[in-house]
Amino acid sequence: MSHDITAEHDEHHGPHHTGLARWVFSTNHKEIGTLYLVFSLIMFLIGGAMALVIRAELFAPGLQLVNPEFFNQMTTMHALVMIFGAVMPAFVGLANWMVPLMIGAPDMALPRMNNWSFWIMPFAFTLLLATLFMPTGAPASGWTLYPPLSLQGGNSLAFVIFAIHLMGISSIMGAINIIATILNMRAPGMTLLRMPLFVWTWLITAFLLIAVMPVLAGAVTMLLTDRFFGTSFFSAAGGGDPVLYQHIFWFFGHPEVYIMILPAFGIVSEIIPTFSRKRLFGYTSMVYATASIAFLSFIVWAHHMFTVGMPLGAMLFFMYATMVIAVPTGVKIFNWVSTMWRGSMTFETPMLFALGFVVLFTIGGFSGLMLAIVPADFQYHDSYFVVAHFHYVLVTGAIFAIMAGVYYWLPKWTGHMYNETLGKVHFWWSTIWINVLFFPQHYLGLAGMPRRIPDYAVQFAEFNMISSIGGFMFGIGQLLFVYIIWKCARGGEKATAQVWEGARGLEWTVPSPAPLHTFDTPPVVDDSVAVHKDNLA
Ligand code: HEM
Ligand SMILES: [Cu+2]
Repeated sequence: MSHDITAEHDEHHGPHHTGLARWVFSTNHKEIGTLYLVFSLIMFLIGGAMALVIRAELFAPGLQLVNPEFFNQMTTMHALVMIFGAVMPAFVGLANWMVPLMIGAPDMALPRMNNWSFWIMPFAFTLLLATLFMPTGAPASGWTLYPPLSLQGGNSLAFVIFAIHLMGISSIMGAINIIATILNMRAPGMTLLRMPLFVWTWLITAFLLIAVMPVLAGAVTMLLTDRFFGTSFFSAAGGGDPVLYQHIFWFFGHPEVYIMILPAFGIVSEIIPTFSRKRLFGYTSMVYATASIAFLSFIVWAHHMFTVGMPLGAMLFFMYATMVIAVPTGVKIFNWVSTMWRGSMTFETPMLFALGFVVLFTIGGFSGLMLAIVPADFQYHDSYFVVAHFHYVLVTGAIFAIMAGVYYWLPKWTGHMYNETLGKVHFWWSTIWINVLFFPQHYLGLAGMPRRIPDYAVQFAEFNMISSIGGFMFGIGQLLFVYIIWKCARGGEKATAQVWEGARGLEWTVPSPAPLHTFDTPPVVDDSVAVHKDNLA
């Protein structure tokens, strides 16, 4: 009998490919998750190399290494690669791996679409990166592609726009898949309010993606027709308005920053309870806080463009709406700290990165509040203060959380423990140098150094040199990260199913490495595996 089931089961999954074909045709959530994660790591290294070109030029005042045109291409490409190539695919990879395991589902709801969502990405990034080798070079107007500047460059703009369309299609399909999986594939007993927070934050993120990726697609399509088909949506000479672009772009752009941080909140909410050996404090309030942040993210976009001029009432609205986000965010920080309170904490690498996240993301949050103050923003706008702010939230926020998640789940993926000593070295090295890299930039900005410039006045020399040293040291440290992952994939101490003493949840009930097919028979979900105690008797 059991034999029959297996035979039928094999047939159900189609022919088994080996070698490269296994990856090209895979519909398995774990394999696709791995593809996303490897892709993201490669993009992180490419985007990082571009950042180091920028930091090398800025090491000293004057123009030394690259011409200003290429410098601007680097800032543009660095950001596009990091946002769409490194951070977003890393979160989608983690979702692919972990969401089915966390809710007790055998796979994603739409496995073939899942394959397609991933395989669009290499094409999109080939298009994007190919622009660097075109006669007019890559677009150089910044990742925001503001007109009129973005319309004054070469034809490569068309390639970037098509690449953005492809990334959007991939993200939307990924988001539909995640929503369908979470709403339809939960094991019996896995009620919505029993779901781990990583699942919750991703569910909400997926709705944000579906809501705003089409808005970005619309904005860049209008750029495309303005540039190549004679429309004038954004051209004042033709009756259009360049400020319209900024409104549409940031209607996408602000929710986008939450797309890059909500799953990070989810990861940290998994890790802190495990290494505090307590259940998460304030689970329900975490869910509501996440939903409120997502809602508020739609009504704050104009804080990116106070200086274009808008009615006083509008400025006040966007200022206060932005500040209100501090409330649900504060709830989260409070809950993480309360989870740790009187816990038996240990500080393995995932916990270190999660704690680094809590402290350093909060610095980025505070500088964000400073930027939200309208009169202050008139001074800070487009200065290095902004660069410092968003790198605290994106690097020590999003990237640190991704790294925390990778260390946390690596034993589940590979079946081996990574080298804990090297992991801790990676954490401390990264934490020290990332602050050397980005903290001085706050002062540079407050002292008046503009962003997106290849040269600067001599009074900014020292802090720029310090910042560049921090950048190079941080960059070197990431090679250690690659080495640790590589070593762990190849071998090491055998991991148990539970891996971490305090870990709770379905993903820790399956063996390590997680077999290709899990939960073919739905697991029994009761309060013993619940990751929180809000709804327990
Ligand atoms: C990990 C090390 C990183 C370093 C050393 C670095 C460095 C830089 C530098 C030097 C700039 C140019 C600033 C300017 O001239 O205005 C920049 C811009 C930027 N970076 Fe990074 N960055 C890093 C990571 C990231 C990550 C992970 C993200 C996003 C997820 C990111 C997003 C951006 C954005 C959006 C810009 C603005 C580009 C523009 O002005 O259009 N960076 N970064
Ligand atoms: Cu914003």
